[in-house]
Amino acid sequence: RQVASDASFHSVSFSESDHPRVLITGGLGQLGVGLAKLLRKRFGKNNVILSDIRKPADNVFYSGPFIYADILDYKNLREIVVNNRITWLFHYSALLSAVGEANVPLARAVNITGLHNVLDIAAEHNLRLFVPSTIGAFGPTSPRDPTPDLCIQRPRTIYGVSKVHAELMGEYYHYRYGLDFRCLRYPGIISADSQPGGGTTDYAVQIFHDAMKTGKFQCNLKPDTRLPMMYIDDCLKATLGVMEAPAEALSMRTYNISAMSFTPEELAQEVQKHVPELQVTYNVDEVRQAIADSWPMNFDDRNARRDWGWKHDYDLPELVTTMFSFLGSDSR
Ligand code: AKB
Repeated sequence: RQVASDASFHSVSFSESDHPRVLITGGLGQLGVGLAKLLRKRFGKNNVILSDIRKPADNVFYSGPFIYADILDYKNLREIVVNNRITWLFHYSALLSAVGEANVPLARAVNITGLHNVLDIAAEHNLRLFVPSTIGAFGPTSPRDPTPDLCIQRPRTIYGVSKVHAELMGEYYHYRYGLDFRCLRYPGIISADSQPGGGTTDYAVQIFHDAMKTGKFQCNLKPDTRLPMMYIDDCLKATLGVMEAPAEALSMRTYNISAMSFTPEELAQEVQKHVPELQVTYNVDEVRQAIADSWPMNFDDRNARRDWGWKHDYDLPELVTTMFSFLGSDSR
């Protein structure tokens, strides 16, 4: 196992006129399938390989290339990158905040050791590397309203610690070896056709499904817990945006991105405009509440807007209308 030397880094240059050859790790989570769809439209179906350690559903398997990739297996990952002439890597494998607290050793392995493998392979093969970070990379001593890009980051979850580590390691590899590392701090992401797994912001997805299915929703955060959130299409647009930005436009390598901020109470009121009979009760999960109370309430993303033209399309009313039109409530 080797890390690229300084010299080998600059010897192969990425040709912008060619379509990138893309690998997405952890591709069967909340974001990978949607990202693959967007990238395949842009770069061609066969230039985007989705990967995971789980078996994909038939529709995912037949919609474009899918491959088994275990980010903890360095040789397996390197073989995939070499054999498929990968030039861009989106590294989505990670355990989220709540599930990470329930299994710290696994979170440490996947989120930290896995990242080390990805960084070394990306450096060695001159890849452009995207790693998502999160509002969870901040903690109780960070300014919370709003939270700027550069401030104190002392998260109290293994998820947050691993994401600060990813930001710092990626930036270190960029300045030390020239790795083209790009990173966005995502808010809670809300999507209709994919589910998050084990996060603190998951309630904001679940409420739509429960409103449709049972008309009852039990929220695991307090009604006034304010967190930054974003519709999935905005998140994927930002991700492609920062990856396509010219390097000289990027004054930093890790950016906050923001669209809206709301509390469970405010979301429930907006959902009730579509499902008036929805009953919401609160049964607070102490682990999730403590995590949410240490996270940003509003995210300052002025640098992303200035440097590479980030702009969101969805505020709370559009988000809720779009979710219901996807989930089919308007045809009830
Ligand atoms: C989580 O809640 O853990 C994630 C996140 C905000 O990073 N959705």
